Amino acid sequence: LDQIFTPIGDSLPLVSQDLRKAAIIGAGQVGMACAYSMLIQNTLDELIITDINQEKLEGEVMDLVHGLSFVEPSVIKAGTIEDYQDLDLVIITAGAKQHPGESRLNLVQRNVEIFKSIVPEVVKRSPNAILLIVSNPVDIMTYVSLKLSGLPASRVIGSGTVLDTARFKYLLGQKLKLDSRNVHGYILGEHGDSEVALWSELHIGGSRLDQLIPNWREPEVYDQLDQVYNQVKNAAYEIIQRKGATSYAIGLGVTQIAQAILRDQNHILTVSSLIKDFYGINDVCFSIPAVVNRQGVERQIAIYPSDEELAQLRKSAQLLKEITSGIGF
Ligand code: 6V0
Repeated sequence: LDQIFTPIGDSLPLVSQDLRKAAIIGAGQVGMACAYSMLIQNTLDELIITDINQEKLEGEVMDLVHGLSFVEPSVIKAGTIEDYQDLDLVIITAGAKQHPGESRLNLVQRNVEIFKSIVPEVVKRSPNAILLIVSNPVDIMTYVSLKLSGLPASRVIGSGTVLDTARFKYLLGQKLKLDSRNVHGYILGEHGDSEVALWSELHIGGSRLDQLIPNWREPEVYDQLDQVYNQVKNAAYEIIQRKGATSYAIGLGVTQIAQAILRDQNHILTVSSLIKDFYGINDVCFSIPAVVNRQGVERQIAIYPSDEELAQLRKSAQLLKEITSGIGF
């Protein structure tokens, strides 16, 4: 088919220094939802996707690239470990997922073994990349990746409670008949059963919950709020029970984190990162609001939990610490 072109001489180098190049490791439901969401939001210039299941990987990538003429141009490739060169961002979604009724924490041993085979290979080939961990239990896997990679803490990020925070905003928005973007609230701590709703810092529009509803701690109001928290906490169980996996919302959440990094947005997100001296909590990865930009997690923001919320956060940290030390990290 080359005869339809007329050569015009030596071509100029096409590679710009500013190419946004990323990899997704794990072409499962979550990995592909991330890829699709990033593709339609023009998040990347080049995306390498890898998986140990070569046939499935090829099928997924064929399906995705056939849509390239509908979106902004980018390069998407099915790759192997050898393609992990010059990456800005590596998103890890590989590994075991929850069966119906199974806790995220149950996945830990299987996924640690998988990460031992992935993380050192990535860092060897792309020492400047930021790692974005999505596989569960995400806080443990973030801590494990930090230790396996030897990277600075700012460059190892977990998707943490970004998804839970989005669920919280959506469900509260539904209850209050408001756009979820006008509900400013956070779910913090573990992405899992010990996560914490930060009611004392919830803002609707510009006002705090205790200004809008001074009696919110009284049982008849609090029970309604607690219902929302429980729906958030149990959302994955409910979805997995019905369709076997969660994927669309986490794909959108990962895209938001990727854009905060690659577009240097200084976006405050409830990502999971290494906690240092947060109300005496140290050396554990979980979510508190943090500024995400081209450096990774650059700063964590001061927050003012109530005594009860702080006790819950301490419990969440303790639980995660016990698991990480139990697996030798
Ligand atoms: P899935 O659809 O089973 O996909 C997992 C993929 O990983 C499969 O295609 C495997 O072949 C692949 N894989 C396994 N081992 C390797 C390896 N060594 N190298 C490369 N690929 C490998 O699972 P799904 O995509 O639904 O979930 C992936 C992970 O994301 C699970 O651990 C989930 O629990 C987790 N989630 C995390 C969320 C979050 O908010 N952080 C949300 C949803 C799911």
